[in-house]
Amino acid sequence: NFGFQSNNPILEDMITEKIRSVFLQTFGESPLLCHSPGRINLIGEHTDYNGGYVMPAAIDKKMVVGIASNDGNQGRIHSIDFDEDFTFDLSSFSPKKGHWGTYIMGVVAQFQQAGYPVKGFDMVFGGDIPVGAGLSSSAALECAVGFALSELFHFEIPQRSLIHYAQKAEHVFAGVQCGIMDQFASVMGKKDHVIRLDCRSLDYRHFPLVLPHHSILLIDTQVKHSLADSAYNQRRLECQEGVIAAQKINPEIQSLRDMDLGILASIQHEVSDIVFNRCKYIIEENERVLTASTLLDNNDLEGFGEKMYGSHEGLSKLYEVSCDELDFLVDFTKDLPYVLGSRMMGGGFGGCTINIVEKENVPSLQQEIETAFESKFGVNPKFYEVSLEDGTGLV
Ligand code: GAF
Repeated sequence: NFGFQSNNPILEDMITEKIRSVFLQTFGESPLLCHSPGRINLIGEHTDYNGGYVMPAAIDKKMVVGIASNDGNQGRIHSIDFDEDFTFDLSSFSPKKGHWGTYIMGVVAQFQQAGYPVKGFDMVFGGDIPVGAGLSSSAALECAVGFALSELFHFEIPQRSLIHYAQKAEHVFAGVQCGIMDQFASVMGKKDHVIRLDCRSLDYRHFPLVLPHHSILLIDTQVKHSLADSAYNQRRLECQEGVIAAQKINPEIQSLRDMDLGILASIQHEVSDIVFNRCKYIIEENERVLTASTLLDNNDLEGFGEKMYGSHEGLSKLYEVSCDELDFLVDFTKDLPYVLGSRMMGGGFGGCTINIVEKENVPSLQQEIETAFESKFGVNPKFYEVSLEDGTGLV
């Protein structure tokens, strides 16, 4: 990617300008330009596919797509970040595992299946969301592509449907059974707001979050352990096992969202220790998101930060989706009075931690962490101070 790291309109314009000029050079005309942001999540991890609650926000890192129609029956695409072309036939295509083209084809397939006649198009895309950092670059690409196609061909697809098609693209083409959080946050983000989302009903509220004295600092471990996708799908199945066991007691239970620790205790002998721990984490995390919302409502940032640490503890010990690098970063901040909260963010097994840090201490914290992390893991972590921004739209 471009490596831009701040909410700087000049740099953002550079991405757009680059896409415009590469498009002109490659396809000989000016494109329609759309964008969709990456996301953070303050609290509520792995709860989305369990019908629970999350608290994400769109950020100042985005995917930008330039698009125009062509006379043929092909999608002809150029990726700026990979410096690579990819062309596919709109009447016959299939997933190409591990290739960026898969996400684009996945969205086209969903549109076609829903009866939207996607015709030939040319596309150039690029952005500044670090890939593999857990900031949902793939969801941002899916949403940007979906929105761009919808605008280009005047499909007038409602936001909710766009979110669902993007999520389905990930399921069917990329093979990850993700929840709804990433695509929802990318499309529905609002400047200076977080989204409190009920992932079952999709009821949501934009909740203002302006922190005069604190920064939201992401610390990128720069690692992505390879088991991430398979372990993600595995966690889903383990949660499902817990639900099936509980349904024998109460058939009305649809998801872990409907369970409390009492019900879980009553099925403990029916399930493995692993399934028990997974369910315990999810039940507790849903509870934490609800309490954390109230704390945020009351401007109790310290209390909120404690919930973030609690979330990390559960993700690491019970849900087992953390890794040494993430645990190290969270532990490092625990006794620092100017860090209110820290936790791993996203699917896990690498990527970023999210931290709420007093603004004036950000530079010294970065320096300390850089030294300690480098000497332990031999890798330089990256730091992103993010702001909360609007969701998918025209540039
Ligand atoms: C990934 C998924 F795509 C989301 O749906 C969510 O489950 C997240 O991991 C964990 O909270 O980003």
